[in-house]
Amino acid sequence: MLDMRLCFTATTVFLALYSTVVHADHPSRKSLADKHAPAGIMGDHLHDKGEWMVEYKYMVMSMEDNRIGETTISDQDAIGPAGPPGGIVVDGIQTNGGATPTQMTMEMHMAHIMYGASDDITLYTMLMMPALTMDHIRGDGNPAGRGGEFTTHNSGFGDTSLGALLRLYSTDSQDLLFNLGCSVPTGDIYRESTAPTNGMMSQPLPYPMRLGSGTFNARPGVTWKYFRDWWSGGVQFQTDLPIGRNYRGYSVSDEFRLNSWTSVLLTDNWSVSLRGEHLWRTDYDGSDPTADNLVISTNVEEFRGGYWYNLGIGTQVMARGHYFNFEFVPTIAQDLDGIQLETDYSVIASWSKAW
Ligand SMILES: [Cu+2]
Repeated sequence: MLDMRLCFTATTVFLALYSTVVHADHPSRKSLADKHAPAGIMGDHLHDKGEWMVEYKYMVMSMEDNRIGETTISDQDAIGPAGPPGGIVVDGIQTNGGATPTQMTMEMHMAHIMYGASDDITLYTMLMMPALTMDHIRGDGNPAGRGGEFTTHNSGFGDTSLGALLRLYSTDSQDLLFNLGCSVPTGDIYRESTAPTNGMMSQPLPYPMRLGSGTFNARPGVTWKYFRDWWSGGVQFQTDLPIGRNYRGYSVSDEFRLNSWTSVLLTDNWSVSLRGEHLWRTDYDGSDPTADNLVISTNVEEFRGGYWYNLGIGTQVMARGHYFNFEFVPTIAQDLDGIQLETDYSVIASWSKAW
């Protein structure tokens, strides 16, 4: 499995190198259906001076079942055997005494605006509206008793990303861009819920149910795209790096994404794409003093990191100036720190228009 992933990345990087040697110059080649990268990629293209683009993008990620490292475990194993103190010990940390998560749906509505400040610099901003839903089963340490199910929900504004895409190098058939990006902590990171204890007490929502990071994040990235007669491809390295700690005393994961993709034109206005994504996240730094490890695994800073490999199967359609981008993204490998919910798949769809 690892060999297959490395092979896919190596192949797409090789195609990129090859295309720089034998490239087909075609003046309008960058304006066909594969002009944007697959839907899961951002910051991959520039706009001409004075050109605007608006985009609405929707993403839904489905997570079900707990996993320790690379091994899926049952919900009953995740809340541990009956009797005090409740919960299980993972990596030396006692957790899930109050409840275990069993599944999560993460939806994200995104409003994206791009503007060509010059032919070499495109400015952008993106407003995020997450909607998070997590299902649980109560554990032995819960005052409401073992075994009951409950759901928590949170939605609102997330963090806002903004930045500039800078052209480092271009020919008629390729672009090398630097993303000078950041995010601003507009998303709420502290809300409480009485659902876990069936109304007996109010507790803060754990880390993955919070809307923002609470920190300013640096988000530098580099993208290289290349175009051939009937296909194109790209490689992108994109980061998300929290700066310092937020007012609750912690910082979210450093995130690193290495993507490579190939798009094939079926017609000038319709393309299909295949993308491979390596995603690494570190554990959280610091600690929110109200995030009690014993209560639930989603409170544990050491249980936030890991490695994921996602495959993106997509299509892009241009029709009368409207651009539609769709991707189905199954997670085909993951190695999680501690115990966490495993990711099954994401679906990403967007509409955009430039003028
Ligand atoms: Cu754009």
